[in-house]
Amino acid sequence: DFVINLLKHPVFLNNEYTTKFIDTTPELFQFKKRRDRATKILTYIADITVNGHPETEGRPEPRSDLKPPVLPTLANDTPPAGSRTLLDAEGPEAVAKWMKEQKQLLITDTTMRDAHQSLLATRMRSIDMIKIAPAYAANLSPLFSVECWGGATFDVAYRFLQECPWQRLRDIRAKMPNIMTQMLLRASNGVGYTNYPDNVVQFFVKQAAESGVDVFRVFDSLNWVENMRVAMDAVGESGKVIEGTICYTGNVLDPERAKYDIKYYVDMAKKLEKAGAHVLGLKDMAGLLKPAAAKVLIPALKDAVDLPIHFHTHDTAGIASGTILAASDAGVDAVDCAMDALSGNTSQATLGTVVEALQFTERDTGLDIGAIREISNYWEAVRGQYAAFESGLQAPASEVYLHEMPGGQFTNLKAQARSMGLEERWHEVAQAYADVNQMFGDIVKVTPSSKVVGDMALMMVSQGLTREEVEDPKTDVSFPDSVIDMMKGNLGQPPGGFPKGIVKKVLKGDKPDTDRPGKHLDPIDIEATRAEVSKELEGFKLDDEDLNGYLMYPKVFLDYMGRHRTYGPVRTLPTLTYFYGMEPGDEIEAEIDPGKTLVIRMSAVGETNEEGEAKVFFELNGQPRTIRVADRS
Ligand code: BTN
Ligand code: 3PY
Ligand code: ZN
Repeated sequence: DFVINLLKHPVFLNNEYTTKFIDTTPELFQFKKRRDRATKILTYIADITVNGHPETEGRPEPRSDLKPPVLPTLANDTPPAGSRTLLDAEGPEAVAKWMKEQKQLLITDTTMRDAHQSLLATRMRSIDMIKIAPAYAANLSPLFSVECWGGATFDVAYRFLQECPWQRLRDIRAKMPNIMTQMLLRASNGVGYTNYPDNVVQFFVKQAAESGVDVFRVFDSLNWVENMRVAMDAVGESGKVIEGTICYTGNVLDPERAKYDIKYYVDMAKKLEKAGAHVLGLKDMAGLLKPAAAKVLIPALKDAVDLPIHFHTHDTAGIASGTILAASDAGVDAVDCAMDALSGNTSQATLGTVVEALQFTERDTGLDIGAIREISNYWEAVRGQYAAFESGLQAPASEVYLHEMPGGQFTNLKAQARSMGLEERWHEVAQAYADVNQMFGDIVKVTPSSKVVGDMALMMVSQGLTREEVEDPKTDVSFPDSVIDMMKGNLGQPPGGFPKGIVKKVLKGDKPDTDRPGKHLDPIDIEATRAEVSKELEGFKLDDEDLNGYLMYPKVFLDYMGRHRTYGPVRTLPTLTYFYGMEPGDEIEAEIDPGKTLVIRMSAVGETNEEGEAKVFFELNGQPRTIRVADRS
């Protein structure tokens, strides 16, 4: 029973969550033929040129006067020592000690992870990050860390960007050797939406550490410390920084939300310290912590534990930098900001603004504002290429205090609502989201629990169900699978458990499991799985990174591998080419191996013949090449 056929493992077949905007058309990717990599890439460009990319179809296009991103000049040839230098030389405890002794406010740049997850549906491609990484290393070496991995970026890379997330990590790490990289890890839910067996979580953390992650922000979607230990221990084992994290919800100043009061957070902080955290993370995923609350909460946490505190928030209500300044006054050690061009709204506070606000004060960040502006200008031009994934959100909104949606979920749920024809009824969805939260007992809402609340809210609005009707034992309700799964206990337990009435109704009287979910999941036989998947892939040798990709997302990974066989290393294409193909006369370069660059020029697209095939004419490194693709446009 130890050997499990993973392809059929129910844990992995369930809950394959998608963050997609628009349905992809898998037929697009289904022709098989072995070809060299250059031909594969030309085939991809030809196909997108003739048929368009399914994800950008019908979406706003980049401006026609868009300028290419400009890379800043590097201030030095060898990157100055930074946080990573310290971690490597002296270990995570030394990093924690240094954080506490600093006067300056330490800053994490989230542009490469949370900012684009929260503004651009996680669609930023690796090439745009890797190019700017040397400028971070050279010009912004006093940064505390660069958050560039984990959260939703892992599956979106495979699923929608046709790239290997591990390669992204290795490449960023290589180009930015002096600053700590940081990832967001959903504890036992890994970078997925369901609880994984303990040995899968351990295998994943070990690989992430080896491939380049330095700081692991570990959180549980119900704030259940019991369910965080396996992941935290694995980080400790690998010698990296354990940022044991509290998710903030409710309002510590509101006596009506007594469940999440100061004592609740202080108790959790103490548990995380005992569980081995080097740093205490305070993750305000929805942006609910107000300045006045920060002034109370931060000192209470500082008093309770001897750990440095790293504060994360979102600017959804427009007040994030105000809260950061209040937290800074209250003694917080590090905070998260996003580069100006990818900040604000559902993203993080504006990095340059926080740096400016603290200049000539005790907590001056020491970051070079000119360097920040240059890097932000680069991101501004990059962002312009992702117009198709902008949410259209025009302004900050205090409505977040009503619904409490995480910034990383907000634009996604809105897109999901749009695809269900509910966009006009968004404010009802927001109200339903708040009602579902109360119905579930006022829980922490962050991936994956936030997805469960979102599923339920959309279902109620689309079916016209009120909370009273859902709770009424006499009304028949067919609950979303994710709700059934959570009520069974498969995401763990919130403080005080889920309300008995709703559990009874959802499970139709079945008993929920209140143990830690991982306790009952059999370990996966890693080597047997490797052999099985390798067979599935006609002998392809999976390394540990690939295997970890498979273990998190079996189907997504196999689909990715299938498309990789057809289209090759498309991650090396410029972003506009990747999403829009080429115009006759365009010339691009793609570095498919270090030092091996393809120069690709597209000369013309021929008429579509009677078999429905179009010919696309290229020059590849000066040699003419013709590619034929099915015209489905
Ligand atoms: C290339 O440039 O050809 C490499 C593309 C990266 C993906 C392939 S597919 C699975 C395997 N895992 C990796 O990290 N790289 C390869
Ligand atoms: C994620 O888990 O992806 C999040 O961003 C949660 O805030
Ligand atoms: Zn966030």
